[in-house]
Amino acid sequence: MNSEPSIESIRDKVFSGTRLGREEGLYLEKSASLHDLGELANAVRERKNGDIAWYNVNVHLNPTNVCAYRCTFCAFRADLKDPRAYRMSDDDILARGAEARARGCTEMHIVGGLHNKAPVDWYRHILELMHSHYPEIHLKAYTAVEWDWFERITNRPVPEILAEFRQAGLGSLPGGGAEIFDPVVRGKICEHKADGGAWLKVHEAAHRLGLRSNATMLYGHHEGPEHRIDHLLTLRELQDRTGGFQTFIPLAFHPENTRMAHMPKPSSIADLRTIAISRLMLDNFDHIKAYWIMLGISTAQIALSYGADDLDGTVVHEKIYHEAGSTSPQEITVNDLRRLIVEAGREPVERDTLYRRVQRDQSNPARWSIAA
Ligand code: V47
Ligand code: SF4
Repeated sequence: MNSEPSIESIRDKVFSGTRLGREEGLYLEKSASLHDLGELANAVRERKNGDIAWYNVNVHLNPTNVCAYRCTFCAFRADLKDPRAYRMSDDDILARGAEARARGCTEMHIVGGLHNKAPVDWYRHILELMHSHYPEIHLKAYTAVEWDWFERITNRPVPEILAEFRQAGLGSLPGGGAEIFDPVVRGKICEHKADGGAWLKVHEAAHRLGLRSNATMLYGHHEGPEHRIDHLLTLRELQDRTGGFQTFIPLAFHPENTRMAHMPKPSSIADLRTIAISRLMLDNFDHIKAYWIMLGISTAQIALSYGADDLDGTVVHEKIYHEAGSTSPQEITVNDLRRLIVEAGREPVERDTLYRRVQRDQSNPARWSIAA
């Protein structure tokens, strides 16, 4: 007999490792206390990752802010003739690579706008340039929205473009652009870009080619509990089929300088609830990331006890959140990251993009290798 979910029935399921369903997800959203969410999510987090809190040493590259789309939540984009518009030159891009190497970065996170005048070859060229000069740096590049754009402007299928870019140095895909899959909500915030089906199609194609990827969810705007739970269940279903997702990153909407600037930013309570519910619903994801740039350092630290096991990295040169009012610092040192993690009662472990442990040369920390 099917009975209404309760926190006791959900607790029994979580502790016996039984998957939660949609009704249980909705119960967690609408009726569970923050305390109960934290207790349950922390149990899952410790089952999967023990006391480890992962971080990486990375740098961001946003090659252009010119974008053909006009997502209402975006403070980063610019029109072609906007005085803020930029498109990085090869020299600018190589300088970012040199900086990344000098800092001992293992990863470069590359995402940007869909430039109305730039051919797909330019996006591939960026990878070629970086990979040929700095082959040790993993290139986590282009959101599904960008891959879908490449398909639209070339009329070539995404799998073919992905395979070609992999030859050029592509290492994996970031999780951006997922926003909320529900078509009505999506229509209000990003009407014209890749819809939920197209986003999922790109990630499935990447996984089938052996490329790993991440997934995100943008919350705190027009969506409600049903939309968030359905978004998580859709990701869980794809992960059941491919196993290609590495980490899930809930992204809190930052309203400043956007066309939705009248809306409030989600509270820390909403952030922690979303992280915990994500951890509980996504039983087939190994990692949940508390992206400190988006959450702020204090909430990210607390999130390590609410289901999150990863803080992302040193970051450097982040633009998307800083344009939208993030007051987090532009970068954080490795020592500070490690100190924050230890203070939160966790064990800091440096990873590369694929969650392999990284070993640093004690006499020269910019030199690194993958631990055996
Ligand atoms: O796709 C844009 C979001 C994403 C705003 O894969 C905004 O490891 C809130 O996906 N307020 C890009 N969110 C960032 C992203 C990401 C970040 C860190 C790690 C990884 C990863 C991926 O940021 C966009 C969009 O969903 N976004 N503007 C804003 N005003
Ligand atoms: Fe363009 Fe991405 Fe901003 Fe949307 S979120 S306007 S696709 S840069």
